[in-house]
Amino acid sequence: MDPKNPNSQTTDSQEPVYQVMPQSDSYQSPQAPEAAASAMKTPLSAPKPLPPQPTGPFSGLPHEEGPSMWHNRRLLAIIGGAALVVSALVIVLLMNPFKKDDDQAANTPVTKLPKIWLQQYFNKEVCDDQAVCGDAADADSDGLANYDEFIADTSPINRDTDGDGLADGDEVNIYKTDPFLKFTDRRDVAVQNNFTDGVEIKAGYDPLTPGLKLTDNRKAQIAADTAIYKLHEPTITTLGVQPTTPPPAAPEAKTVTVTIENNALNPGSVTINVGDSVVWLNKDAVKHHIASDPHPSHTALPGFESVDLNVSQTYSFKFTKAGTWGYHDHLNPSIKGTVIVK
Ligand SMILES: [Ca+2]
Ligand SMILES: [Ca+2]
Ligand SMILES: [Ca+2]
Ligand SMILES: [Ca+2]
Repeated sequence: MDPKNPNSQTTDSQEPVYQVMPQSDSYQSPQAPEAAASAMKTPLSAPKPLPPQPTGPFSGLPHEEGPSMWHNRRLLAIIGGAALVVSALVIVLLMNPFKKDDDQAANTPVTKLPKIWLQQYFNKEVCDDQAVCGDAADADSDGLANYDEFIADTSPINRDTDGDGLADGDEVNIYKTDPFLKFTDRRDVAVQNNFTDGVEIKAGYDPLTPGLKLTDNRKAQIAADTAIYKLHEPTITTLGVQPTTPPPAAPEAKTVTVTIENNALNPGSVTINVGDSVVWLNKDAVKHHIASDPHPSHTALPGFESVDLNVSQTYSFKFTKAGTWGYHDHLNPSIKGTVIVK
């Protein structure tokens, strides 16, 4: 309103008046009085975005779009950078170092055994051989896995931790006695007479019911659990029982061939088991006749005698009687051989 006061409110209708009536040297523009005042107050300050100062119909456009474009570019740069960082993170996460760690973690069985326990018995805090120090391994073959030994407080490298003649695993799984107590029957009489768990079981007494014999129920339970878990040493030796594994099958009967060539036996002596057979093969043009000693009665081993063998003919005899059997060629008694049957 007041032409002498640039800070006063103006109206569009008054603009032409201001443009032709400058009031002082400090007067810059009636449209930017505040900017002018600001510039005067901080002449050395860094330029900062100012309101547009239109001097023409299009003069303000670059000043309006410049900062906006710069802002957009900065925004684009930030977004692009963020995308790059995210991409890099994804790539890194998918790359081998972490994957290898994951694989290693997956390949490393989870152990429930404390490091101090592993150190005590296997001299290592981290088990590197699951067949020896793994939770499920039975390092001392006493029927008790390592982790179960840890629970039972027994030694994983001593089959009979309490020295009562019963394997740790057999005490836990079969006899239900204390594998850490030589006398589960805690009476003085048991201790004084060295009635260990093994001694009591062998004598038919039950260490769980001091002074009493094994009941039928207990015998049935022990028999059932023995069938499941099997006995281990030293239990087998202590109780004088046979291992539950069946005896090895009798070896299969075999046949040994003896050739007769150039009037000689090859081999001249054979060793076989009862039930095995020997086959004589004549490779000579002349006839041979295998027969039991002595010559000429052939009575040492009745039935052990061939017919005359022509070339390429054979004679087979099954030896069912242990002994050392001499024989000869009935047609040439100087040809002698021996069959040792065990
Ligand atoms: Ca064991
Ligand atoms: Ca043990
Ligand atoms: Ca024991
Ligand atoms: Ca015991």
